[in-house]
Amino acid sequence: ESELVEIEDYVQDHIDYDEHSDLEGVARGKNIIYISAESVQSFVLNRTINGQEITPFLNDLIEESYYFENFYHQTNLGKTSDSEFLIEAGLYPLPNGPVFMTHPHNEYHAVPEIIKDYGYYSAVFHANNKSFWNRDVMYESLGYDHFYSKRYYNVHEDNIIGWGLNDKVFFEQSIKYLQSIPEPYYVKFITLTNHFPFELDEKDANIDQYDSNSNTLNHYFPTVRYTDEAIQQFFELLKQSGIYEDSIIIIYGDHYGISEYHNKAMGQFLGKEITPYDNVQLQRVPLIIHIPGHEGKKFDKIAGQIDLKPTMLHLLGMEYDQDIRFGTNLFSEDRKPFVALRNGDFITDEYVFTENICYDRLTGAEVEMSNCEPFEEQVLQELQHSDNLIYGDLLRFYNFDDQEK
Ligand code: GP9
Ligand code: MN
Repeated sequence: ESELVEIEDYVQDHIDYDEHSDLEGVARGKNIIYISAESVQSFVLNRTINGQEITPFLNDLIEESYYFENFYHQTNLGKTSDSEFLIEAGLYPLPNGPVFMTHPHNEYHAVPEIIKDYGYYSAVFHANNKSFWNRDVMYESLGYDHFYSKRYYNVHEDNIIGWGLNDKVFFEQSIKYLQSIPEPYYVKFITLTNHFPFELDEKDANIDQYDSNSNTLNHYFPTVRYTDEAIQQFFELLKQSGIYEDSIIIIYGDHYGISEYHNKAMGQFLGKEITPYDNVQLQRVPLIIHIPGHEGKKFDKIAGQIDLKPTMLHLLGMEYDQDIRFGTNLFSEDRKPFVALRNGDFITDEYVFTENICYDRLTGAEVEMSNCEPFEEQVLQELQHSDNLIYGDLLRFYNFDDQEK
């Protein structure tokens, strides 16, 4: 418990900022719809292949949404499940294994649990076996009311692509469930078609493959496009069913799709040699917060998946004077000065640190290590605090009820 006190002090000194903004409470009473976009990285947005836009729908959507162009995934071995953990629990995934598998019975005080007290119903939609990543067990700990897993979907060989039910049919078949749950709700849709190794029949492909020495990268673009089209169709379904107007829709990339093994091909595609700096910058995934009726705004500030919990609670107007979490609300001016990746790499407003080299964030030029040094220790300390919280299941001892406004 003394360890918890130390962590509380750290959070108070370094994380808890005055988090007010014009958007505070804007989501209150509305439905929250998260879409986890499998393996979608930011570099595909507003880019073309043979003159064809890769993500035409998302490209249009970001013009009428809050779009964060420097948003990094912070996942590790737990892949999709790590991204879920970051977003719901506001803690870092573990260094050595998927926290969904290793610590599913901890106390987390995650978003679905918090918002239950405010009358929100929560559910996850994902057409995979419920035990994959131990989701069925972990979702209970996170406070989810229901998990619409594979057995809720009509899956047969004609509507499977790659790993399972294709994204278009997934959304189509989900609408009836969405219409049946009590409002307001907080739900998450986890897409699947754009999963490694990015298989897609020619009849389903609406843009060209790339041509390089990497089949993985070559196949990536048509499946990204497929997910883009599926999300577009989902928006249409939401509008047709009258859900759209009362909802806030948040789309985020869960983690990279193209690993650094494909850097030669990636370099060919991007027209530059991929340096360690570029490797970090390729960990950016889209974050699109779409609030119907709001004008679009592009943010270039640095952000990470860990910031989504406080951001969500801020939009819902459910902020805490105190909470144990390691992110800061993305709409506040006063924010933590770095984004930590799980391997200890980090990004600040001015610098990118990786492989013991400090780079200028905007130019990618190597700069003096002394520029990055002031952040190095705090990044490691923060990751360690998060790990210790999980290893010791320390949130058991934290009295959240006293903290709520
Ligand atoms: C599996 C889906 C994809 O259910 O979440 O898993 P991933 O390999 O990306 O973690
Ligand atoms: Mn994934």
